[in-house]
Amino acid sequence: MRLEQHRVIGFSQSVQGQNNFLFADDPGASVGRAAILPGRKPFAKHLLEYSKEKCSYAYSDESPQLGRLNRATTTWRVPGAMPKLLLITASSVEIRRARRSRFLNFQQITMPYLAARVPSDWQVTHVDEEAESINWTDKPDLVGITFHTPSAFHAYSLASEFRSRGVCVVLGGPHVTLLPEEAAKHADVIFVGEAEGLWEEFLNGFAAGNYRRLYRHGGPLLLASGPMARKTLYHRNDFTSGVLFATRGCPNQCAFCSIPVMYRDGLRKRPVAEVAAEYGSFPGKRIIFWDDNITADKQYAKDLFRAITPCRKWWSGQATIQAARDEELLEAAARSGCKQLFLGLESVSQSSMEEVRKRFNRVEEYAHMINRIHAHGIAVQAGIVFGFDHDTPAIFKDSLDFLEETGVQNATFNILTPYPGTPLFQKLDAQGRILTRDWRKYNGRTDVVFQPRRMSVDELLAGFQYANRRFYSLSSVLKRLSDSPVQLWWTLPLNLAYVVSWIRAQRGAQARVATPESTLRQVETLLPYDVRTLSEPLPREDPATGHIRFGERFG
Ligand code: B12
Ligand code: SF4
Repeated sequence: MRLEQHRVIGFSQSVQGQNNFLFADDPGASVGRAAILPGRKPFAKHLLEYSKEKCSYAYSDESPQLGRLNRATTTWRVPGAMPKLLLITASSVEIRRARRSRFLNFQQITMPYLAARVPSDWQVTHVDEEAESINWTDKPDLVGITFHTPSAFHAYSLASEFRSRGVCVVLGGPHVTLLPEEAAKHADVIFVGEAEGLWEEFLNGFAAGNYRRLYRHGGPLLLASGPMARKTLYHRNDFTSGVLFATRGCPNQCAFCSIPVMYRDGLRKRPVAEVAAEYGSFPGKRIIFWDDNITADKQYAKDLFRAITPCRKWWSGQATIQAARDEELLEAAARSGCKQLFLGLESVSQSSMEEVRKRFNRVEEYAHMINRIHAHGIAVQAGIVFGFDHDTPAIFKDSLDFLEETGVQNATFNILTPYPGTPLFQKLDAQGRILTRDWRKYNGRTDVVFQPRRMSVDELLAGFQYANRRFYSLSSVLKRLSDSPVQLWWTLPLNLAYVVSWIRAQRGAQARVATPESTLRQVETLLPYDVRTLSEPLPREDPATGHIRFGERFG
């Protein structure tokens, strides 16, 4: 509480008939922190002295409503007023810059899903920073922020800005779960791991002025009977009709992956009927399953695919190559409308797969498995990672040759990134090979954050650029798609869109190198983080809308 901000907002009669003053940092708020000073003038020292006094009711000067003071925590609330909750899907300036150059920018479920669990007497808004900016003139009672590791510093600056305005901030999501001690320094409340049940408990507690600093589930969490995510809170235009998840977690333990560390209870499944009902509830045809491994339990996957078949929609999802070993599974997937599987192939080097505990990926089987998937009319998007300890500079050309020979329709290339909390991070840290803890660089696209074993940092970056450039060159697009003309009606336009995206990104990068702003950013990277954030753009008012934006320049 910043004492100088407090104002007298009302008074009440104590038992002895004496006036009691009520102080709050924002008289207009429906929920706020307040202090009582019985029958005295409002001096700061008294505020401290009497902050937990007896009075439980107060009349506000500015509102005729009766305010109720919770004695234990000095939180007050106007009965009947809806508390305002602002949910933010945080995305750093760097990530936004990278993603806005893309044609497709997929929705994230987290905040629309958490919103569905908010008690009905709350007013909820969602700002998805990849689609819109925060309106700093609004004053919520509570802010919840979700973020990935590369957006962590940005999320902390948002939190700090809200907290300096007296707003309570709660943080959750992958990075908070992986590094709770760090996140706790920037928040009033943190959620470690999954939030179902605890989130509702916290919100009710907050409204009553009684909540904890840390929420963490004690035992395994089941996913039955949950509400559907709130559709009106999706704000991105991504050409999809709906996103949902059927399962959570993964039974595998790949050393570079955050999932086994985030969701320690392994694989959990929603009841098939509930998933099918949500799938059918989307009005359009194109759906994405955001499961980490939708075919992890093959019998469950077959049941699910059969249940959604009558909806006659198209879907894509993430799976491992193991899915292709089961003909019946592929058959059920294709019948249900599966148009593309994102496969975590990761590498065409078997030694690399052994090294990161993904030995169920048998490189010698890849081509055959991809053919089987194609034979069912399903396109393949390959997830490829460069920079494993067994990777030499030859890996880039080998990978691209393979992808072109097998006619893979799409690919996502990533620079190996040791996310905190993973076994990979621990190994590289123990070997002294972590080059930076600037989380902004942990995005798998723009920076190498560790010392590779068999190539230099520059070789890894250059190889990553080469892979993107070659895969989305016109000659590669034509070769790949003519070798496997599966789903050509949409994979061809999409590939061409990526060709344009890549060219635009390159032009953008060149343009950035030439501007004073980009030069400043280059210089900034040499400074320690704390110094650097000081030179981040300050919140500024958008002349067009009057909104104050944080971390962006105008004009
Ligand atoms: C959809 C998705 C995307 C989408 C949208 C992401 C976005 N922010 O806009 C796309 C494809 C764009 C994407 C991109 C990236 N992603 Co992604 N993505 C996912 C995926 C598959 C699903 C997310 C989701 O909707 N989950 C469902 C919800 C319900 O689960 P949840 O978020 O865990 O939330 C639960 C709890 O964590 C908690 N919770 C979460 N947040 C909060 C906040 C509050 C206030 C509270 C109370 C609780 C709470 O409550 C929820 C219910 O229990 C996850 C994997 C996963 N399972 O989460 C990876 C994942 C989150 N992505 C990851 C990564 C690395 C990235 C990229 C960096 C990849 C890249 N190289 O470009 C980018 C970064 C983009 C960005 N904006 O920051 C990693 C994150 C690792 C990390 N340490 O941060 C994950 C975990 C995948 C992995 N295998 O490691 N991603
Ligand atoms: S990389 Fe894929 S298969 Fe491995 S643990 Fe992560 S989600 Fe599971």
